[in-house]
Amino acid sequence: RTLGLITTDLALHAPSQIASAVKSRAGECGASVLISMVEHPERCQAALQELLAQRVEGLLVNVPLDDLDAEKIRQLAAPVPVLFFDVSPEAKVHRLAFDAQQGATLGAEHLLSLGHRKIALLSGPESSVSSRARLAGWQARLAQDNIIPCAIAHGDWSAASGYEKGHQLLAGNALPDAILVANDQMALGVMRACAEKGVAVPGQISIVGFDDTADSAWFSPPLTTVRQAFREAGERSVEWLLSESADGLWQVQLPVTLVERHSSA
Ligand code: IPT
Repeated sequence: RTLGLITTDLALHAPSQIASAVKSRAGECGASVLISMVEHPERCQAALQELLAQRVEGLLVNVPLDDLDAEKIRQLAAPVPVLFFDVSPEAKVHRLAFDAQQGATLGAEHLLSLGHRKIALLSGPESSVSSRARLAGWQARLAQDNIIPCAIAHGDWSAASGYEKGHQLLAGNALPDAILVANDQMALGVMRACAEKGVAVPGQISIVGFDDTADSAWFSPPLTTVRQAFREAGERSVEWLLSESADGLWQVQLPVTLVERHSSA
């Protein structure tokens, strides 16, 4: 049996770890996976046609898509089932996604419980559904304690963008107490910026990431972050596709957990 995976940039850690889990679980089930990587969401339809031409029996899509774009892909693929990882809860498609609001709340509450009040946010790209959901979740939780973030910046998920935006957030007269970062790769760049400025983490600034990719325990200091269990998500997605029965929408919200390491205090 053959499945297809349409994925966003595999140079990023999270999508590559999902792809890895998909490949290995499919292999255990005797299925093969054709992978198509798209640089821009607009390329999704073309990737879909290529994979359908190769007779895939089910499709996974890990590309940030707005609701209507995801629904369009689902229609074009029918009767081949499609499971999406990165769409909003409102999209009328099969969906296996992490709870972004819970993740954002956990990160913000962790910093609040440590007594931090001057909190800066480093969000992901505005084009990403999950990035927008994390930012909204942070803001909502901070607002409950009457806190307005002292600064908001947007990166592109890469460590390089975290480094650049990190330097911007550290440039003012007064340092933030803490920075909530929308993924671990950007947090890596922020920590590098802190090191260059001689700002101690966690002594002067606490940093919380999002993802818990495999490298995050090896950052210096080891990163406090919100864990998204990518391996489990990849495995479950394959299991569902290989046993898919067509009635109703399958929509699963996966819980996330806070992993406390040493970048926050
Ligand atoms: C999301 C990651 O959290 C982020 O680090 C980045 O890699 C992004 O993917 C790329 O699209 S996880 C996704 C399943 C919402």
